[in-house]
This record gives sequence, C-alpha cells and structure tokens, in this order.
Amino acid sequence: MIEVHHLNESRSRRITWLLEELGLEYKIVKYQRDPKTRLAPPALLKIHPLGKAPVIRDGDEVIFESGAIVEYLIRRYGNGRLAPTPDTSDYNRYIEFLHYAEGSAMLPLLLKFYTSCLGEVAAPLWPRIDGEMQNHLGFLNDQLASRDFFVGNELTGADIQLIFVTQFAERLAGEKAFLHLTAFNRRMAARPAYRRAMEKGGE
Ligand SMILES: N[C@@H](CCC(=O)N[C@@H](CS)C(=O)NCC(=O)O)C(=O)O
Repeated sequence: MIEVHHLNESRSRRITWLLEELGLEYKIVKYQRDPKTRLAPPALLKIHPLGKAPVIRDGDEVIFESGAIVEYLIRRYGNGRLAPTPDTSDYNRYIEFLHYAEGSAMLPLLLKFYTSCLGEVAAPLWPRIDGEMQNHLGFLNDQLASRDFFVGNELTGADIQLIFVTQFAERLAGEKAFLHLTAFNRRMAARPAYRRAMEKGGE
C-alpha cells in the first residue's frame, strides 16, 4: 500500500487529496511540526535525507517533491484521469503549472511570510516582494476569470499542485484580494475527495 509521509499544515495535503481523487488506498504516516520553530521532526529524516514533506513510498520507490509525486501517481494510477492527453496544448499548460507552482509562484509567498516575521528590519525588501506577489497572484487570478480549473474543463493535477499556492495566497493577502483564487479555494474545498483527505490527514 502507498505510504504518505505527512506533516501537519503542509504541502502533504496535495498528495492525500490526489489519492482520494484517484480512489487509491493509502496509509498516512503522520509527523507534527515543532510548535515553536515550525520545523519537521527529525523522524522525517528516516524516509528521506532532506527531512521535508511530502514523501511517498510505493513498493520499492521512495519519491519526494510534491510536483514529482503528483506526476508519478497520475502517470502510474490515473488511467487517463486528472491529466490532459499528452501532445495537446492543454498538456503543455498542465506541465507548465505543475512546475510553476513550486518553481516560481511559491517564492514571493515564502519571502513575504518569512520577512514578515522579521518586522521593520525587512521593510526595504517589501516593495519588491509585494510587486512579485501581485505579479504572480494576479496572473493566476486572471487564469480563472472565465474557467473553473487551471487547465481544461475538469480537475487535473495542476489544480492539486496549485492549491497550496492559492490557499497560502489567501492567508497572506486576505480573501478579498484575488477573488477568483478565493472562489477556487472554496470550490476545491467543497469536493468530497478534498474533504475526506482533510478528515484523514488534518489541514
Ligand atoms: N518543494 C517541496 C517543498 C517541501 C517542503 O519544504 N515542505 C515543508 C512543508 S510544506 C517542510 O517539510 N517543512 C518542514 C521543515 O522544513 O522542517 C515540495 O513541494 O515538496
């Protein structure tokens, strides 16, 4: 059975949600962040030397990095679900968003989050960080102006990969800043598979 090494309040939710959408059986191995430092416990180092979540074990394969896990699970178990047909324009959009979520969109959000903890000393950085946040979140928001999903007309791995970005964006910028992203967060959270994943793994 697939094992999901799951840290509370983390990107691991992408993987439990995906597994629920695919209707696969899985076992959650839970880890709790240190309440002060928010770091993962050393026990997570036993499954992968980076000590980050998510990580999955599927038979002899141990896979880290959420985008790679999403791609692996859909390729191996999707049977045509949750990804567009290869060699189509939609497939190219899908690959773009799978990489974009962690490769570009998360950086300004993480910078905002960490520099906010520093207070005024980080103030000189804020205009650049805020500009990049506006750039990336404005782009994502525009993508959803006339569609329910980031690619095509149904759920794909791109939506699952982007949920951590759109939820983090709402937390940092507020629910009124990017209305299409907020609506996306609500629609995805209402899906039965998402709800089951949160019940089993926690937010
Ligand atoms: N780009 C990686 C990021 C992995 C990552 O940083 N995970 C965070 C949780 S969201 C973590 O494990 N943090 C705990 C720590 O750094 O100790 C992915 O998408 O899987």
